[in-house]
Amino acid sequence: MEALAVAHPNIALVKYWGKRDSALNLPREGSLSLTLAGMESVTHVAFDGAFAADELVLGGNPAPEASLRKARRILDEVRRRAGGRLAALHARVESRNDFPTGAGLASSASGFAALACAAAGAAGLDLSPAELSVLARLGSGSACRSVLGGFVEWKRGERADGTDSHAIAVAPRDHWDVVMLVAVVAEGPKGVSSTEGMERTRRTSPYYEPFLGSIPADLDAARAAVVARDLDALGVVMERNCLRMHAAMLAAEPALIYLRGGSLAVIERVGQLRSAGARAYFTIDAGPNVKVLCERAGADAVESALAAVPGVARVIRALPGGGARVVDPLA
Ligand code: 2P0
Repeated sequence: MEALAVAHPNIALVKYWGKRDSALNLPREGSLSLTLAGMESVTHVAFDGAFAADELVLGGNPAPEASLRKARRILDEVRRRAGGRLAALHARVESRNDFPTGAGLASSASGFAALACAAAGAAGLDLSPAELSVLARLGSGSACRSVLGGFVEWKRGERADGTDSHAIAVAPRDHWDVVMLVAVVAEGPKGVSSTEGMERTRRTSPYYEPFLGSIPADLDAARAAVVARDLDALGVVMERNCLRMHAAMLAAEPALIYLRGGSLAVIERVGQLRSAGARAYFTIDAGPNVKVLCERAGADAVESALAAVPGVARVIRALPGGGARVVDPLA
């Protein structure tokens, strides 16, 4: 019983940073994202009576215990749903990313979405997209969005069991010819994980509640801007939402400073480009790299300008991508 699945990272345009239930990764508020093509996690899952314990191998190396614990939440749910002989089998999971892991490029999102898809496939479960999204969410909140392609909203949901907290499609990947340019400022893992950073922000930041309070209006505005393909309206919302999240992080104790000098230099450059007539807007996650959204028509000029910013190692160009899917290992 084995399956191979592929999933892509997603970048939040309205952020998820705060949980109402940390065991189930239920968010305090909804979020909205774009799934990216051109970067992927490929994950293989096998259930077998010969395995003595669950095992998770990331990029050829044994995964940290915290990642294995998250993976087990997905595996346990798959075993519970499948029942029968599979309920007693351990799994071996092997996952690879073709982009930097742990640098705010949402590798946990694509990794756990691919894991949920491969584990369900290996167990022979026929899950709806919503059920698959709930399964991926157990590994990492943001992973529930990578189950779907294009523009995606993660509904906060109301139920305590989380069955209504999952991704829904806002617009398909071919709805809008946008490009996400990732200005890589630093590669390598970040100091404080998102799980821990969110919890620290909740416990200690005086700006946590005001940030969360601003999200419902941002979500409505961002969703409408995506549907209308209004880049300037979307850009205003994505930048303010990102900066408010970082303000809440910076005000935590100890402070969560994910931004680097190079991140600020890119922000400044994006502002200059807009003053010169370009249409480009930034967002930054729990890491130093800056993602810049623009339309395909103006992307070349923005890409060369970002690549020339001191502190930017390289620029990755990503188009809207598809959702998580099982693939044929021999194809
Ligand atoms: C997001 N991030 O919406 C936000 C913005 C990072 C900054 O979702 O604890 O790795 O596993 O649910 O999903 C990162 O959080 O955290 C994240 P867990 P996750 O993309």
